[in-house]
Amino acid sequence: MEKALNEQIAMEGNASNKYLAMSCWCDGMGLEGSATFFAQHAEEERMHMLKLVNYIQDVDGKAIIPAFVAPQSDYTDINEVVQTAYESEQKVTKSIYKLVDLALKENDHQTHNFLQWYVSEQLEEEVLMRKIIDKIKLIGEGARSLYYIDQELSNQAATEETGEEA
Ligand code: OFO
Repeated sequence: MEKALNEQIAMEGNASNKYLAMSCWCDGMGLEGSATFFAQHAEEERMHMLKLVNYIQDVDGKAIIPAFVAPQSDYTDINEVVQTAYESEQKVTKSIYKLVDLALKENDHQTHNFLQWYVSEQLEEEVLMRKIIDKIKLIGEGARSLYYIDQELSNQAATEETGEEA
C-alpha cells in the first residue's frame, strides 16, 4: 500500500507541474484568466501531493519525494489545454480507484478512509473540467471566442478563490 501511495505522490506532483506549465502557456498567449485558473489548480494538486506525504509519514511510513517529469509546455490552442486537463483528471481518478481497491484488498481501513477525500475531489474536478469543455463548445469559434473563454476561466478562478459553488 505504501508503495502505491508513493506512486500517487508522483502523480499528484506531476499534475501540479502540468497545470503550472498550462498556466505559463496561457499567460504567454495573453489569456490571463486562464493562467490564473491553471495556477490555482497547480496549487491544489500540490496540496493533494502534500496530503499524501503527510499521511504516509503519519502512519509511520516513508514518503518518497520524486523527481520532476517535464510536462507538456506547448499547446495548439486553449481547447487542447482544457481537454488535456480533463483527460489527466480522468487518469488520476482511475489511479485513486485502484488505490481504494488495494486498500480494501489489504483490509487497510485507515487508508481506505483517507482515500475517500480523493474520491470526492476527483468527481468535483472531472465535473469542473467537463463543464468548461461544454462552455467552450457553447461559446464556439469566432473572433471573440478566446476573450469569452478566458473570461469564463477567470470567473471560475474567482469562484474557487471565494469557495463558492460554480
Ligand atoms: Fe489531485 O486532483 Fe486532480 O488530478
